[in-house]
Parts: sequence; structure tokens; C-alpha cells
Amino acid sequence: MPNLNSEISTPKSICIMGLGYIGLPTAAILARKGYDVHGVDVRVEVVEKINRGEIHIHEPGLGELVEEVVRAGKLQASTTPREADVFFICVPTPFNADKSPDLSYVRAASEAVRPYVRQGNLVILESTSPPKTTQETVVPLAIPEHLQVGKDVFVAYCPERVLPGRILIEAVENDRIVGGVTPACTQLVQKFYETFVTGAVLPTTAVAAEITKLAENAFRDVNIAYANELSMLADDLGADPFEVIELANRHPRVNILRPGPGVGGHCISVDPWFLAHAAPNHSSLIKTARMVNDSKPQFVVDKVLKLAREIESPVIGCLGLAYKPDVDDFRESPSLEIVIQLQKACVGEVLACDPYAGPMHCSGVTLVSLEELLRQSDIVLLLTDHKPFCELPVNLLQGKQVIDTRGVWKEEPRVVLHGENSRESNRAWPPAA
Ligand code: SAJ
Repeated sequence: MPNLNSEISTPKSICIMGLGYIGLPTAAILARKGYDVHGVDVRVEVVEKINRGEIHIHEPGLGELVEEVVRAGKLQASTTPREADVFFICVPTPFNADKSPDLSYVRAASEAVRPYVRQGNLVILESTSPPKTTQETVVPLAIPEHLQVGKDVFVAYCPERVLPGRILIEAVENDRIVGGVTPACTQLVQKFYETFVTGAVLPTTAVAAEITKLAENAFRDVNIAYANELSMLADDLGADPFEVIELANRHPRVNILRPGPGVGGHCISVDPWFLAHAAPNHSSLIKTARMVNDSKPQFVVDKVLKLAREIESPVIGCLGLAYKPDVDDFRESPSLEIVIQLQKACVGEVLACDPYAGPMHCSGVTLVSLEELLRQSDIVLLLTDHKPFCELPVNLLQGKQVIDTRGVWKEEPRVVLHGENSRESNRAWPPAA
């Protein structure tokens, strides 16, 4: 292989397509590292906000960092790309109604950078993508015909692996995978990541990197499905699922995850379908896990309705709408889905509280303060374990029917999703002496 390190000049300027949960933190981290970063987003209001040094998402530490790098002139945003040494594609990859991948954003971003891609550039796809997207979508759409991949320009798939809530730490400290379209692509892009990542940067091929990313999220989905299936099973049999899991986890080789109201977010509830779609004959476990997790919200709804029907004009207070604790992301959220289903059932009044929700996130949902919710509700349903809810003094739940889908209110008696025969089923909290 030629010595590419000496043939290609050190990158200085970056153009990032998509300024969402991945693109904006990546832009800010690279700007802090000294690169000149040009961020691109189709949403004018997002671009204007970033150029004022403000942010449109909630992520610890990101606001301060964006303010700092915008003020220093290292990050600026726009609705159109421009020439750069390195192009990043960090756009959403949702799925269609039939669960097939929707690559329209990747296509649009690839086509948008094409007029700006020059000899010596790196083009990197970070969006979670179905196998072969880099080779079959990014290369043909983003790379001008006169440039040869692996010789003139260098294309790779480098999946993001960050956990919302810890993005600024994990984007730098996690090990990264670099899957080049050719070995030369891998080599150059690996070298570039090593300039800002402190974790190991592991070389592979584009398709192996694409499958690896999906395999990580499918692994987590399958494991959560096991916890959720177990919770429904234990509940039907009259045992406390959280107690069963706690006890099982005392075995030295068992580590069951936590059940909840279902699996949400833009990643784990979506990505396994990309694998299933790519390999329909070898993904029965992956598909089953998806279905188990998708069945959990209805299980919770049925439990609440059963309890509500025993109360005259019940007020159901739902705590948490985001897909997981301490984030402002409501995409594919099982908590939000449960609240909407409860409203549709018309069994009583449904109130909701979420420190991160505004009317624009959750239209049609009656949002109230935590105090108001606790004052009015007959049934308190914990859906998303945001910090203020976990820290709630338990005496505030006195006399309420409590359903805790996350198992966070540990004080006895724990009133969780119990079945008919459970010794703690549907009891007011605390029970009468
Ligand atoms: N959940 C449970 N029980 C658990 C753990 C999670 O019910 O024990 C639920 C959460 O409440 C949430 C969903 O699963 O609804 C997903 O949450 P998460 O924290 O497991 O994952 P995400 O979607 O926020 O981020 C995942 C991460 N992937 C893995 O951990 C393998 C992250 O590293 C990825 O970068 C991210 O997907 C992504 O962008 O792909």
C-alpha cells in the first residue's frame, strides 16, 4: 500500500451534515480540538440558534461547549454545505411503516455534499445504517464520477456509539470502529479519528462496521426483551418481577437487565429491524425480541385500565414521557404511547408530567406540574424514571394506587405490575396496618 499518510495533507476543515444528537456534539468536539467546523442542517431555526451559540437539544455540557466554540469562531452553521477536508454525514435513518429502512436523509445529504467533494477528501457516514449503505448509497451519490474511491477520495462508515446523556464523554472515550470502503480509506480515516478519540480506533471493512453497529443495538434489545418478558411472566404468576431479577442477578453468571414500560428511542427500537430486513431468514430471535418489547406498552395499559375501572371517575397521573430518564427525546417513546392509549380508552382523566416536555413534544397530552399531578391523581403511574421522580419522598404517594413500571420506588411495599394473585396486587400505598 502507498504511504498515504505522507500523500494526503492533514485535515483542517470539517463539514458536518446534520446537527442533531450526533452531528452537533461531534461538531463541537472537533471544533474544540481546533478544526474549523461548518455544520449544516435543513432546519433554519436550528442553524440560527447554533450561530447565536445556543443549542436546540438537551445534553449535559453541550450548551457550554457550543457557546465556547461558536464564540471562538471554530464552529458555524448554515443550511448549505461548503468545501472541506472531511465530510461527515450524521442524519437520521428512520424506518418506514413496514419497518424497512428509510434512507432518504442519507441520500439527500450525500447528494448535497457531492458538488463540494474534492481530491484528498474524507467522506464519513456516522448515521446508523443498513448493511451496504456506505458502498451502495454514499459512494454513488456523494462521490463525483471523476474521483476514484481509495485513491482520490476516502470513504468510510464509522458508527456513532454514544449514549444520550453521556455523549460528550462517550464520543471521545469510547472505542470506535472505522470501516473503509477500501483498505486505504480505512487507514486514512482511522488516522483522522485518532486525532480526537482517546479510545481505540479499530479498523475493519464498511459492511462489517455496519453490521457491528446494528448488532450492538440488537444485542441490547434482545437482552431488554428478556427482562420485559420475564416481568410479564412473573407478574401473571403473582411475583414481583424486580425482586425475581434482583435475586437471579445474585448468580455469578446472570445479569438480567431492567424491565420497563417498553423500549423506545430512535436507536434500539429501530435498528434491529435493519438487520431483520437485510437478513430475513436469519433474524428470528431479533424479530421476536422486537415484538416482545413492542408488546410491553399494551401490557401496561391493560394493567392500568383494570385498576382504573375499579375507581369512580379515576384520575390517572403519568410520570415521564421521554423514552428514558433525564433526556428530552420523545421519539418512539413507550411512555408517551401509553399515555396516548390511556387517553383514548376514556376511563377517566389522564394527566402527565415530564420535566423535559412542552406542548410541541406531546400535543394532546394534558401536562401538569408534579405537585398538581400528585394532588389530583388516584392512580400514579411511573413511566420514565427521571431523577426528580426517583427522588420523590414516598409519603407524597400516601393513599394513591401506585404502578411503578421501572421498579425505582424501592420502599416496601413495592406495588408494581402485579397479577391477580400477587400479595401486593393493586394495593394502596402504604397498606392499612
Ligand atoms: N431500557 C430498559 N431496560 C434497560 C435498559 C434500557 O427498558 O435495562 C430501555 C430504555 O428505557 C429506553 C431503551 O431501552 O427506552 C433504550 O435505552 P438505552 O439507554 O439502552 O439506549 P439508547 O437508545 O439511549 O442508546 C443506544 C446505545 N446502544 C447500546 O447500549 C448498545 C448507545 O450506545 C448507542 O450509541 C445508541 O443506542 C445509538 O445511537 O445507536
